Amino acid sequence: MSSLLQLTPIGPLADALLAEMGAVRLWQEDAGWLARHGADVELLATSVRRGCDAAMLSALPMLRAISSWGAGYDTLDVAGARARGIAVANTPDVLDDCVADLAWGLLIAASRRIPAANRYVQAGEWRQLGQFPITTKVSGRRLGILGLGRIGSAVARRGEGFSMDIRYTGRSPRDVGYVFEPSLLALAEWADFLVVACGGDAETFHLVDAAVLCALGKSGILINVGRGSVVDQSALVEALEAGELGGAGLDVLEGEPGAPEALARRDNVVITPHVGSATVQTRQAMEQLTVDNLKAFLQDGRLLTPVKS
Ligand code: 8YV
Repeated sequence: MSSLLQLTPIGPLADALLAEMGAVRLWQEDAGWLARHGADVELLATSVRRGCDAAMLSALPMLRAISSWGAGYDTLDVAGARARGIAVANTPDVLDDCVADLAWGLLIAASRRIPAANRYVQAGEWRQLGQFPITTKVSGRRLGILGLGRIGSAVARRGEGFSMDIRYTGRSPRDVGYVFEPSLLALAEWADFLVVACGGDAETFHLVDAAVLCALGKSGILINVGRGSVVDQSALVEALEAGELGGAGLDVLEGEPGAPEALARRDNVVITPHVGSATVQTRQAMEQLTVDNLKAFLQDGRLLTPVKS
């Protein structure tokens, strides 16, 4: 059996299965373990939270494969691994539905102000003040998607059920029935709702900037289930404070964990603490896939879901 190192706790299922495979748990070893045994490690289990950077790669000179829990791989040195012929897997597909469900939850919550309406009832204001202010319609309106990958496509499919007019932007047009809009700015100008569903890297950093937010406009709503780094958060705060943007629903933030007061206290902003994939069913599937990738690699040298980029 190849020597398997686990960098971080992943979840009860994965942790138990990796233990059965004989994984060494780095967080339970002493500080010198890596220097003493790094050269024996051939397989690595990690997560998008813990990542695997260039320093870790150099501590593991015989590494052949990395299996990482999570669809994102922004915390993994994928280029460095590839340069050494190390195979890298993530856990895509199995979380698409849950992340898309949450994107729609945020979209409806921000548009119909569900959290603020709930607070209104909890504070007894319904009885004292009467009707809650009217809000903005969702169904039949314009949905723009930044990044029509697996999650973006799942968001779009749900949009069809809400009779939305759907357009998207990204690196290139896809063979789908939605209109491709090459310019994000033009997409934002057109859209009532802009859903960010792309990953976070140098190419997507601050793609949603002040100009895009302003184009989305006073009644526009921004949803982000991709990565916090895609949205210029200071520009978002400024746009909301100036009344230039209608609202936002965010599952990911710059500098997370935690949200700045300027966003957290606003009635037209709904924030969830990065829980897109956080359901029992999806997290189990992600954990299982993390382990299955390693088993497949051990069996025939191929990962089930290699990172595609
Ligand atoms: C996790 C994610 O919820 O898979 C990813 O890339 O962002 C999510 O599934 C997240 O990593 C929680 O910290």
